Amino acid sequence: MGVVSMARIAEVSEILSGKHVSEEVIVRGWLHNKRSSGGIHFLMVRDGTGIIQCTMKKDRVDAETFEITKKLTLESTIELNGIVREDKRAPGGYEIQVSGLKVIYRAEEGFPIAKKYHGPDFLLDNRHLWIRSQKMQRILRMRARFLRAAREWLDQNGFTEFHAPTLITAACEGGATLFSVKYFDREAYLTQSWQLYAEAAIASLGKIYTIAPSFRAEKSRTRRHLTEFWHLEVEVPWCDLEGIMKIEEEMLTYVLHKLAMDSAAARDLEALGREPKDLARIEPPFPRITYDEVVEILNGDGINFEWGNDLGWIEEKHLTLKFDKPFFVTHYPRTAKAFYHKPDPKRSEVTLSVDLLAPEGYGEITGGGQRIEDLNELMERIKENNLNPEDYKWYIDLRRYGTVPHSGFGLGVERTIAWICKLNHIRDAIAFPRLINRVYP
Ligand code: NSS
Repeated sequence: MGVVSMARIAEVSEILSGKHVSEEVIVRGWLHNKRSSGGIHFLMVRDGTGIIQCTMKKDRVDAETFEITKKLTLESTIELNGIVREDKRAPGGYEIQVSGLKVIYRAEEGFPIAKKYHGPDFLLDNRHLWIRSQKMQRILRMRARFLRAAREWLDQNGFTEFHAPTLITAACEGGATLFSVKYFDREAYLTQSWQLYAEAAIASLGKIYTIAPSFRAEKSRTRRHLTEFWHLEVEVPWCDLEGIMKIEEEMLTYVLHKLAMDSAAARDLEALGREPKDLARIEPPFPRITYDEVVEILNGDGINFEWGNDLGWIEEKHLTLKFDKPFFVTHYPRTAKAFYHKPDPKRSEVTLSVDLLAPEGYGEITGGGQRIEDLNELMERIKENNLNPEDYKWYIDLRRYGTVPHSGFGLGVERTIAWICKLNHIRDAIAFPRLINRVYP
């Protein structure tokens, strides 16, 4: 059962990209799947970079190795060696012809996730094991690539990463969805958004961004709400509503093209049911429509919608089916948006706000706009929203000492990944989803 020590440890992704054809390699990983037919074991081995078929012929290994492999349990960790061959019949086009195999740790019998249908609750209860599935691997890799590309664009365009606290004392997006935590002998909350601190930090660092978790005690059970989600947020001084839309569409286009052009990402997208060309053809400028136009469209289509309300799931879904690329909805009523949104100087019942909606029924993926920079206007909006100015003292201070026109946005990472990867439910865009009825595992 010797492993040839001359061979080098290779990653499955390298092998599947055609790097080691005809070479002897060592692969270390988990036994993802196994079937036997006559004198051959077909082993699917997963190493964290991919899954590769490894064929073990009876006459190519010693009898003991063949017998041990026959009884080997799924998810056992193994190290094997063999020659890489190109083979059109193998998934991914390459396989390893095994000449040696060593069991590192044999897994217990009865890995809970079998090759049969499991309901969503079972898979959520066993999420710690389900993330090994090929579907979850693909999504989690897409998520990492998405964030890498977004960070790349932001770094290349002069944005500085800035971090704000998670434990906070004043709501950014309304008190209804705040999670409270006991902070020694007083109450604190989990942050809903980095924004208010970002507005302080632009006077220190200029253009900034973060990628961090945000928390919302969402009581609604929907396909697009998590209670803990990852938030990519951007804040920019000397920037107006149009300016922030340009940043959003340029960043997103860069990321989508990057994903569509990368061959490994494109393979994952295709396997998830998304054509890379759907992403590659998206170019700025994205369509811009106003909230007023949305109300007209909805009512024209027989969906009764009253001016002044925020768009809900039904309205957004209807609207997004009319588009095949992301589009902006601007100028929401002040009654529908948080206190920091700047009222339009030309028409004060609406705000200089903008949401970006993903097409194909997905809906809102970013929210943002221009902020109030004037002290009196901010005080008025704080009162109008029945907030206590004492809670926002430091935030108000920013309008006293060097205030500046500024704008920003927050992108929901999971909502965006759900759209990019064509997922039915936001919970699959994150490894361990937090939902109204789930904080385990
Ligand atoms: O509430 S937002 O619309 N806007 C903000 O939080 C701003 N303070 C961001 C900013 O300007 N810096 O949320 C932004 C995005 C929204 O478009 C969604 O994509 C996502 O955050 N979001 C969520 N994703 C998943 N689950 C929940 N509950 C959720 N809430 C917002």
